[in-house]
Amino acid sequence: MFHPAIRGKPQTARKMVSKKVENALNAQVEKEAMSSQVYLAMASWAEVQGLEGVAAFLYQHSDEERMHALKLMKYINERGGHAVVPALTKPPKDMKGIMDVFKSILQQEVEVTGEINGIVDLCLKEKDYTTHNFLQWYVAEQIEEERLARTMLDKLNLIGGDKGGLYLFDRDLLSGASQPHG
Ligand code: OFO
Repeated sequence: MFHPAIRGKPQTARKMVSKKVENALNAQVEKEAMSSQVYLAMASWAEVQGLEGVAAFLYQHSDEERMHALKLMKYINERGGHAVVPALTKPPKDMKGIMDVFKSILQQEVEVTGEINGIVDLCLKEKDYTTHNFLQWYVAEQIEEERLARTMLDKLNLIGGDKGGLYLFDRDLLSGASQPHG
């Protein structure tokens, strides 16, 4: 009896995702992993600025993006494809300011929503209803992520240049009032 790693895929293993869908899902793995990298860099920047709550929020968000990538990888492999671990580029180290951080987050999330919708559309064209169903979790998650980013930006707009307001915003994040969830 061979070790499973040596034996490779059983001959009977049937590929249940088309190459097109597999490639699109693998491309999304890269996007989610890249989001995780970007949020990690933002978290480090916030920590250096003394924004402990913002840093905690972003570290957690980075972990969640990694989980989004991992969930896709597991799904690709379960469906007879091969999930590929992507190479990642170095994200920017410095940010212009806290407002800029949350503007980029919103922009990033809007882009990810568009990408998820693109794969959902592809699944319908390919008649891959299983992957279509699997992706509904991501569709719901993106609504929540965009909502959260918009709420943060609204709060920061209200605060404007008020340092006391920023202190309270940061403290609220530290107490977990606005932590991401997914
Ligand atoms: Fe994975 O949801 Fe944000 O990017």
